[in-house]
Amino acid sequence: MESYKHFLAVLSAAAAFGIVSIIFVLRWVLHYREGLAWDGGLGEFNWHPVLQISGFIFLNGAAIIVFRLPWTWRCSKLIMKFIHAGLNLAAFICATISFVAVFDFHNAAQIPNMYSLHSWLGLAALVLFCLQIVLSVIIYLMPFSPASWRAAFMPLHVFFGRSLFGSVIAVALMGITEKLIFGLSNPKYKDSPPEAVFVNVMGVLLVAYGVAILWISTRTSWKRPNDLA
Ligand code: ASC
Repeated sequence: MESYKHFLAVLSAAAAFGIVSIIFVLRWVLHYREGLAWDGGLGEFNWHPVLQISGFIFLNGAAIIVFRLPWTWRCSKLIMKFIHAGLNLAAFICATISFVAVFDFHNAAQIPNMYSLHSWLGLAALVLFCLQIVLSVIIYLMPFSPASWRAAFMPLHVFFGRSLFGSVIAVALMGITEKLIFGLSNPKYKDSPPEAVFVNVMGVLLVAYGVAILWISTRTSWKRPNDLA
């Protein structure tokens, strides 16, 4: 009971950090920036932070903890696996569209692609996330895959899933910082205009979301009881 109250407190904090991050990124692009469009311009670029935060970060975080929600323990394990996979697939689709938006914008503005550390680690994360989805669907959702493979791969699945989630947040922080340095000119980033402070706060919220999700996902006492599978 005590543990359940703690779970609800951390879950509420995670949900609040995640949802407020999404509100912040929408306000960033709609209020401080050029809004959203799909025309090769800055409005198309702006889909990049929106889809990374609401998709790659928020949905992947939700997927990571979905097995831990006590009110789902009465659902069949297979349904929960489909929800976990579906949220991750939705995260992957958002991340892919978000990459297309950046490449389109760069190509239209004749800005080179893939020169920054942000782009290297971001593309690596997308490719590894795709590999994680493909391998996990084969191992955990295909009826022919033996229980011995499932058990052997589980520590890797969990470790790389958490690592990718944390890495994507770190890569987002780099992207946010780049954008503030490139995008703010009068006043500059170093002069702390309201947009810079607002977006820095969003970065802090993303870290808080990541920590809350990783806390929930590493408490063994909050695991789904296996006998209800
Ligand atoms: C699965 C599944 C699990 C794991 C376990 C191996 O497919 O539902 O709980 O693999 O059997 O660790």
